[in-house]
Amino acid sequence: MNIEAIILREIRMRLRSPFETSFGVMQDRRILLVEVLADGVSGWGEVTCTEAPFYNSETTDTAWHIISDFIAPTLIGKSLATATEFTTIVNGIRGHEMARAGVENAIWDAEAQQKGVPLFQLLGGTLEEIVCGVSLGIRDDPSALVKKVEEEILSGYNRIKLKIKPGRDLEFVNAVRERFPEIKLSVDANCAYRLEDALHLKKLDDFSLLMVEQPLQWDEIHDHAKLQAQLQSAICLDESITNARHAAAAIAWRACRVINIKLGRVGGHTEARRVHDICGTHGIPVWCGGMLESGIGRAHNIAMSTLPGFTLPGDVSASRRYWHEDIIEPEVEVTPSGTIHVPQVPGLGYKVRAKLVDDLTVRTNRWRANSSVADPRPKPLNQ
Ligand code: OSB
Ligand code: MG
Repeated sequence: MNIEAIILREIRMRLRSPFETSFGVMQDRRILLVEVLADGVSGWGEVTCTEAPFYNSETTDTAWHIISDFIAPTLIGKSLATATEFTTIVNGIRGHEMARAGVENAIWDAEAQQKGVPLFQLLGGTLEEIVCGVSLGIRDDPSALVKKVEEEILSGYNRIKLKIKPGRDLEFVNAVRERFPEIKLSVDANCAYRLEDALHLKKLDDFSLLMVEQPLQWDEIHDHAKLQAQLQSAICLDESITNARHAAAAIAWRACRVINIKLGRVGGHTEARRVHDICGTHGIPVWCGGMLESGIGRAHNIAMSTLPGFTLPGDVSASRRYWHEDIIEPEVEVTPSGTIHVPQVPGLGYKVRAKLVDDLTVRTNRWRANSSVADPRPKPLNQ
């Protein structure tokens, strides 16, 4: 694959309703899209970071900087045998997993198109239908939350995840559990508690939860091990796992019993597959997390979710839950039994709506092989 051109775009999209987590409220999304032209095909990837550095350390602007000033100038004009080779090109970059993933995943899409196979097959996926859950933001009162859960269950979703934070936890989980004694239910704290809260968190054991996601700080795998030893509920790690080494460490320390894989958080499909494989070796089930993606990131999530270790319902749900209009066609739809049929056509499996993307774009950077770059800033040292 000859990397002939790279186009980086920032688009603005407004979520249908605000999404509140323990770290803040999101509604107006600033999403970066990466388009890579290689041997005549155009592959697409999405950078899944948030606008502010509260989920992880990346932001829309740091990703723009890293891609524009480091990744694109290094990648342009290179020839790759496979998308996995991209990881060696960006090996020297520390952190910035989501910036790297946006570019790597675009190359995976291009490779799948060139080979004429669906991306999920190129990744080694086998499932033709994936099982969907939903992640519900924090609400002001328990009855509003119960009403929302009711709606999602009626739509067919197979697992409900409730965002929690101190002061918005036990009462809310209790209300949902009382109304729905049988559903698969989990909670996600996005790092809002400390090990000193262990006695409080132990009360979650009363609600037969599928898992408690990322209760403690993102850089505290060891504290999670101490907490897991005191909890009956399974801990699932999200923010703490940014690569396969962390997954291996967390498993060895018994810091969790489940891992949520997010393509952006671990740096792209290649590393996501490594995390999946390590978890499989140790009998740790995985599922696909979400970052309120546009259709492009969502399509990549669907492809990844077809790997055999994805045995728990993920946070990948229908386009219409997020957007009035998605940037792919067809939009991602969920069946009445809460599943997504994996598209069987080459590449991502969904068409990018170029005109709509153009209309939503607020800035663009382009690189072309053998020509001057659009961005006049000097190349960084060592390249
Ligand atoms: O922790 O899973 C998370 C959204 C933004 C940041 C972090 C998280 C989330 C979600 C949303 O839970 C999942 C979705 O895309 O629906
Ligand atoms: Mg999470």
